[in-house]
Amino acid sequence: MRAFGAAAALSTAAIATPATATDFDFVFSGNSGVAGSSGAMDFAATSSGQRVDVRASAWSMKYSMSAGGYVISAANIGNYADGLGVTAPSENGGSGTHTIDNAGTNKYDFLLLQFSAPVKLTQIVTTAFRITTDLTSYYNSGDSDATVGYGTTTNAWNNTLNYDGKNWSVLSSALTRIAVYDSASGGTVSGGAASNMWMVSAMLNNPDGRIDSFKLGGLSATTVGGAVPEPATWLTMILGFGVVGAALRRRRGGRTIAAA
Ligand SMILES: [Ca+2]
Ligand SMILES: [Ca+2]
Ligand SMILES: [Ca+2]
Repeated sequence: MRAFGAAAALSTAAIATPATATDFDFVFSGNSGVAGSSGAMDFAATSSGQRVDVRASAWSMKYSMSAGGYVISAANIGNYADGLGVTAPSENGGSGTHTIDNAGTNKYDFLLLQFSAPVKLTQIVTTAFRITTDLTSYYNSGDSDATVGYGTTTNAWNNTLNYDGKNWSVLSSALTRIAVYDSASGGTVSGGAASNMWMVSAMLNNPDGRIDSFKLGGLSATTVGGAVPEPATWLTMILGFGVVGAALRRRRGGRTIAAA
């Protein structure tokens, strides 16, 4: 009997196969007004008879002297011809500011994506949208680097997260960071694990110094993901913020930030 049991166990193990990955390509639709609609938009994708919903919410964070760190504000989201864009409270939505961008001193726009099931992002499309057509301007970079993070939230996918007014550290502690460079990866998201919350931001720390400004033009995910997070930490990034801020100020002619 023991031998039979062992054989049965082996047989079961041989039959067992990993869960089949189901791939989802999300199609965006909705408001395309210049300043976007408030807060969040819902989208869905269906594949192999399964449906995954996602809520995309818009945010922006900016360095605050008084808070001694980056503070997150709710922002407007819009769906445009090139994809989803973010208009921060400090932006008017015109002149290309309705993009997911890191233009402006120590300011970063981002989307949070809440999924109805744990998914791993496999591909994002960051469609560059220039903030100005002036070829001599620092804001005409045509760059579209993004930083991606993932984590788990206990919030339901259709219950918008509440990070308005919160310190960046509150969100960053819930996320593991992976970096995506447009030129290096073509938007393929490498790393990460199946998770129900993802962040797509204009490149944090922006090491190449070229402003990133883009629409999220596409989003693909799979229900099966690798589970090996990269060792990158937000702490490294946060330390880098000050360095880049200083570099940007130098590039703009030595302006310094007035203490607010
Ligand atoms: Ca923006
Ligand atoms: Ca770049
Ligand atoms: Ca860049």
